[in-house]
Amino acid sequence: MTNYVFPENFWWGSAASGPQTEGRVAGDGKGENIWDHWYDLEPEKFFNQVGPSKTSQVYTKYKEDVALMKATGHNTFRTSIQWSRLLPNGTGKVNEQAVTFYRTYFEELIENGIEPFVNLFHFDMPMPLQEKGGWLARETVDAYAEYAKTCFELFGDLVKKWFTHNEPIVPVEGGYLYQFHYPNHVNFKEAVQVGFHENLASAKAIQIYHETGQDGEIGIILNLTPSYPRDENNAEDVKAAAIADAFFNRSFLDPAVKGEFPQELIDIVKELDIMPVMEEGDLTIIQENKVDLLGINYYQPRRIKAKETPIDKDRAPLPDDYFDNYDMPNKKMNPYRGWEIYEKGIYDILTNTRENYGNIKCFISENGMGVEGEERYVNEQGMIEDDYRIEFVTDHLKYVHQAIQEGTNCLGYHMWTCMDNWSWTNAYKNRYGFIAVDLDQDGKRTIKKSGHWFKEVATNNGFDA
Ligand code: BGP
Repeated sequence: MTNYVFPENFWWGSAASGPQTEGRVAGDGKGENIWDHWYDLEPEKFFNQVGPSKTSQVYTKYKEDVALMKATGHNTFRTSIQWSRLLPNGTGKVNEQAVTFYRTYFEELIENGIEPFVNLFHFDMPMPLQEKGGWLARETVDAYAEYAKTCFELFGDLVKKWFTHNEPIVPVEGGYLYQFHYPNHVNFKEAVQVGFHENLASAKAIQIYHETGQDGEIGIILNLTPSYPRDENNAEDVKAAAIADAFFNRSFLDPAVKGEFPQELIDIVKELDIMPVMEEGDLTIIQENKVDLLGINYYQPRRIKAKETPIDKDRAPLPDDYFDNYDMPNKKMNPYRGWEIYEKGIYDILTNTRENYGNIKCFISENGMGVEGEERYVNEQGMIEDDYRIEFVTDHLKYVHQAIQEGTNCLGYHMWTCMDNWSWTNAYKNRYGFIAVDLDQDGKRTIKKSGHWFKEVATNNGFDA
C-alpha cells in the first residue's frame, strides 16, 4: 500500500467548455457559431441528431452546478467563454447579457472556493468570421486579439488563469484534414495556414495580457499524444514517430513554450511548398510571447510505424503520407470511444516537459474516460457505480504522482469532465462526467460513485492504493 500525497495547494477539479455546457435560451443575445450552423445544415452528422442547443444548460443551472462542483471536491474549474455569446458578430458590439452571465457564474465559483480558469477558444468560431474564412483568414487573428482584450478587460478582475486555446490542433485536424469539424475541408496547405494563425493569435493574446498589466497568468491547453514507434530499434519507425510528434504535438507545443516551430515541420512544409502566408514581425511576436503555464490534455498515445502503403501520387499530400498508424496487438482499449488506455503516457508527457521544455509550470487539464450506456450501472439508490472510471483516474494519478516526485512542475489534475456534457458530433454518445445528467428529466443531475470518490481524493489531497 502506497500513500499517494500530492503537493500542497494542488488543483483538483474538472474542465468543460462554454459551447458544450451553456445552452441557449430565447433572447440571450448569443450569435451563431460553426456548431449552430453545421447542425442546422447537416443534423444527421450528430449522434442521435442531438445538436448544440441540447447541452447541460449551465446558463440557467449554474448555481446548482457550482454547488455540485463543491460537493465533489473542486478547488478549481475550467470552462470557456463563448466568443459568439460575448461578441455575437465576432467583433464589435458586446452582448451585455453575456457579461452579466459570465460575471455571475465566475463570482458564484469564487464564492464557493472554486477558482475559475478561463479559456478563450474551444472550437467555437463565430459564423460571421467563418464566412470570411475562419482561422484561414488573417482578419480572424485580429478579431481574436480584440476578443481576447475584451475578455481581459471585462473579467480580468475575477479570472487570474487564462488560456488562449483548447487543443488548437483539433480545429486543424477536424476542419482541414479529417472532416470532423466544420468546414470539413481536406487540404494540407490550408491546415498549415490555420495552425499558423492559431499560434499567432495565441501569442498576440499573451502579448496583450502582459502589456495591459493584468496580474494573473496566461497559458494554452494542448492535447498531447505521445508518439511511440512500433520498434524502437527500427530507424524508419523512429523517424516516422518523430514526424507524427512534430505534426500533432510540437506544432503547438514548441511555439507556445519555446517561441519557435520544429525544424522537421518547417522542412516538410517547405519541401511541399505549403509555407503559410506570414507578415513581417509575426515570428518575432511568437518568439517573444510564450506561455506562463501549460495545460495538458491526455487521453491516448499514438502508435506509429514507417509508411508501408505507397503514397498516392495522384492526390495532394497529407500528413499521413509520412507515417502509418500501428495497430499494436494486446493494447488496453476503452471499447466505447475506441481509444487506447495507456496510463504511462501521462508520465512520459510530464517527463518530456521537465526534460525538454524547461520544466514549465503545467497541470493535467483534461483526462477522462468516455463510456456509452452507463445507465446499466445504476444501483438501487439511483447512483451510477462507475468503478471503471475510478480505476482509470487512479491509474493515471499514480503516474502523475511519480512525475511530480521526480521533479516535474505539475500543479494540478482536472478531469474531463464534471457534468456529462454534449460533445460535438458525438453529442451524448460517450459520458465522461462524474455527475450524471438525465436529458429526459430536464437535465437532472446525480453524482456518480466517481464523484464521491473524487471528493475524498481532493479533500485528502491524495489517496492510498
Ligand atoms: C477533448 C475536448 C473536449 C471533449 C473531449 C471528449 O478532446 O477538449 O471538448 O470533447 O475531448 O471528446 P469525445 O466526446 O469526442 O470523446
